[in-house]
Amino acid sequence: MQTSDSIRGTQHPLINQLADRIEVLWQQYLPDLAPYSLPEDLGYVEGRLEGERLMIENRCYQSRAFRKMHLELARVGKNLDILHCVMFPRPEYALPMFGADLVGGRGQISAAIVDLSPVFDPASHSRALDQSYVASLEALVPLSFSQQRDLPQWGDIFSRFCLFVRPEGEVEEQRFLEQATRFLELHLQQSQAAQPTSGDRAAILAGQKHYCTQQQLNDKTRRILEKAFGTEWAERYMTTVLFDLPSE
Ligand code: BLA
Repeated sequence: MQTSDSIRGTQHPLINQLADRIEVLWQQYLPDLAPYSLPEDLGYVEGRLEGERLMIENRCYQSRAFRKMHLELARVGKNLDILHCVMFPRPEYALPMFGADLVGGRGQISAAIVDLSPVFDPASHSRALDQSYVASLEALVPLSFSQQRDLPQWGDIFSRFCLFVRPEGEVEEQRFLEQATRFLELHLQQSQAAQPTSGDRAAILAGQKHYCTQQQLNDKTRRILEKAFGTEWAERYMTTVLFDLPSE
């Protein structure tokens, strides 16, 4: 939902750049990109957090292989900027979850994370990345960051290729943008070649459900939403907008 109060382009430069990059790549690789409707009242939302205005702006699409491609931008007053992105494959496709989160305030990005997280691999019948993903990810030239960050306990859903850093300065910020772009391009190329499977739907859904359940344990996200909108609203938002599953 568009409003005159758009936060697009007003956030930390790395967030603006990654948001633009994601949408450009979606449009470039997915000729069948179509809108995806969120619950009506949740496209653009505003609340107050400790006297500051919290704004959340959602863009959502779908395509042949993706049930829901969600890009969310959020801003709390002038001090906290957030980008959140998750691509949910349709359960007929044995594809990993692309996820990215950027959290920053006062000129510094404190958390920058990107991953292609496994949900189900038909070849090994386990929560693993397909061999072609592993080969492509291993072929990427590693980029160095001065501050790696440790994943929280619920973060066992992420792959060994997950990048989680606190980028120092513009050089490392651009490195993160570069790596996130490579992950996304590789995923879009792989997913364009992917064919639907027939027998693995339940296992794929169970894998996606596990991913969502773990993400819902992120207290840092939940606390911000609870403080601004209340406990029930936060629960509804986390389970229907951020990390939902198809109804059956
Ligand atoms: C961390 N997420 C955070 C933090 C905040 C948010 C405030 C703490 C920043 C820090 O530790 O420096 C807040 N993130 C939000 C909010 C939204 C959001 C409010 O997306 C949305 C409204 N989170 C994701 C996705 C991933 C993710 C898709 O939404 C990964 C693919 C990861 N965020 C993630 C991780 C942390 C984090 C791993 C660190 C958590 C920790 O250290 O405990």
